[in-house]
Amino acid sequence: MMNGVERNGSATANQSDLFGALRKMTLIRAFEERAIRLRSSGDIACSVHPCNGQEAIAVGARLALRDDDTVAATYRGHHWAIATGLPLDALMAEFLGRESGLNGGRAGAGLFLSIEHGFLGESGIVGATGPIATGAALAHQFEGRGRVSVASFGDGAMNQGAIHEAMCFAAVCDLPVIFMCENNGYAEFTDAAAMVRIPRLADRAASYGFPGIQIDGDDLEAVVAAVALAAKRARAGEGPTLIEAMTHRLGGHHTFDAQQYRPKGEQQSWAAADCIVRLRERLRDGGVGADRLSEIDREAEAMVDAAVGKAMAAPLSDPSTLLEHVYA
Ligand SMILES: Cc1ncc(C[n+]2csc(CCOP(=O)(O)OP(=O)(O)O)c2C)c(N)n1
Ligand SMILES: [Mg+2]
Repeated sequence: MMNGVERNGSATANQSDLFGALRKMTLIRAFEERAIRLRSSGDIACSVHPCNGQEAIAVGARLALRDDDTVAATYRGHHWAIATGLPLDALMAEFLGRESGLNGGRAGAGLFLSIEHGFLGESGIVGATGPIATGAALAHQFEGRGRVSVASFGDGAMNQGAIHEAMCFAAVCDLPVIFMCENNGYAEFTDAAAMVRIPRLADRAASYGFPGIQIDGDDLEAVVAAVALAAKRARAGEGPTLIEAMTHRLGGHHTFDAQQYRPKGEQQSWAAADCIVRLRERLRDGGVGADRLSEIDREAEAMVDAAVGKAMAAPLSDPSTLLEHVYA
């Protein structure tokens, strides 16, 4: 998957890694923008919480991780799913409620999983990924194969008891877990600054006894460097790391969020901070031609077109099978 990044700690991505990362990030953006449209048109019946703006976090992390490392993500975890390599066709079919969906169309956009890919699932319970990923890290530690577990969650989740408990337990057991806090500045409709009195959530790691680092989560290379270091620590038996990746949620909390709580023009003022814009500039400065960059956009649109076409042609999930695979 990757050329320049040595997955056990070396922190630099080469030009080929960066090009591959831009392709993935562009594909995620194209997938999300299509999902937003299909939700507006009513073709997608479930709620959609887009990850637009946060793509570099998942793509950078996966560049620095091994393929057998696991991740637990939130309802906004589509970037982790695509970066992890879940099949795009089955993912789009899942969003569209088809039998051919990743989970037979039962999970929708916010709750799917694929254990065979090490994607331990999205969760709609804010903070739940902490204990889930910590449990996986305990299993990885028992196995002794050097696997690392990632918990992705938001800035709002940092104030949940479940995250606190997971961090306490992971610290004392030196578990191989990376706590990836994607700080997009909002918890639903509330400004993050209205909920905490400290400027850096990463500082909380000190109270658990493991390192915490705040990074620019829209800078793919900064993400690669931080995750490579955290993974190296985890594999060496040195325990967890908290990474607070500062990022921008380019849209609303979900697709029907009118966003009246947002300062006017905020999204426009963020245009230059967009992780995709920045990585494209980085590649252009490195000599990648405009034609190759446009090709990336065309390729992403074609893949999404194909995924939508296949999903639309497949039957909707049969309601009579609704209770299959339900455990209570
Ligand atoms: C335990 C729990 N409390 C409250 C909610 C309602 N809720 C859904 S998303 C959300 C905001 C979470 O914000 P953050 O952790 O920053 O994640 P983001 O949506 O920004 O990715 C809230 C409060 C929930 N789903 N679960
Ligand atoms: Mg948030």
